[in-house]
Amino acid sequence: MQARSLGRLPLPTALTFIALCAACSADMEATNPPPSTSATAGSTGGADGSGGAGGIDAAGGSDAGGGGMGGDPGQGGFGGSFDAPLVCEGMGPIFATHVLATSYGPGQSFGREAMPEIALGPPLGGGCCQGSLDVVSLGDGGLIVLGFEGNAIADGPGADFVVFENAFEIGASQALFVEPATVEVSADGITWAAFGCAGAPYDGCAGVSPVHLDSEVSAIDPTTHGGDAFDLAEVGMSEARFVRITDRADLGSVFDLDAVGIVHPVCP
Ligand SMILES: [Ca+2]
Ligand SMILES: [Ca+2]
Repeated sequence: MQARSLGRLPLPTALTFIALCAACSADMEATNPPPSTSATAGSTGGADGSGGAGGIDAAGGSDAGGGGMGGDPGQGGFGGSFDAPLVCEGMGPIFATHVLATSYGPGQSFGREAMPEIALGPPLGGGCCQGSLDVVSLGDGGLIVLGFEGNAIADGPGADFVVFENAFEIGASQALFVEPATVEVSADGITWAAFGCAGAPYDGCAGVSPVHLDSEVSAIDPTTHGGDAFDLAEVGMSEARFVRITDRADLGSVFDLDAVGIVHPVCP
């Protein structure tokens, strides 16, 4: 999070509420964010596929993570195969099980020491009016790629997966503290399809809706659990295995990822 641009809020109002969010405060204290500890140099495609986000940290969530780094500059991401592919051995957890790549941008200052666990499993949402602290900040233009052991995201009726950030409503005004990011999906980790994400009201972006879910569940209900829901049909895909989230430095404050969960899981 950063204070310099605050989504839908007039800046004076937004600054008033910065104090409500400890994560925001922590980020504001970081005047010299740590350099990226790139394991593999490579051009990382941004949301528009233009690349150039800097190095990528190999960040396997388990022994199955990492591998296959380097990417295809034309497509972005972590192109190539995984050292140990995500194998389907029965229906797996519905929340992300692996962080497959990260590339932190300037201003990253929260949650990195707790990676990858802090980005995996269910969200610890703070409800309508406060943001979760169980998050990792991506920094300006930063990105993260997540995978799901045992499951793919299937295109079912309506929303198919949900990205949980730490957006929240500000008091009675119900104005939203938003931190937009572009969301992309891929079936192979090489070719990506992006959901459109533009400025206010930020339709199609992640980092917009408060998170009400704060525990493990066997199924995600996008209508009650909060977060930002996405429908594979919107990008013409029937199935996806990977989710890439890229902070939109042009749209304001820095995206903080809590969790990603599948509404319509399928064992591919
Ligand atoms: Ca769908
Ligand atoms: Ca989390």
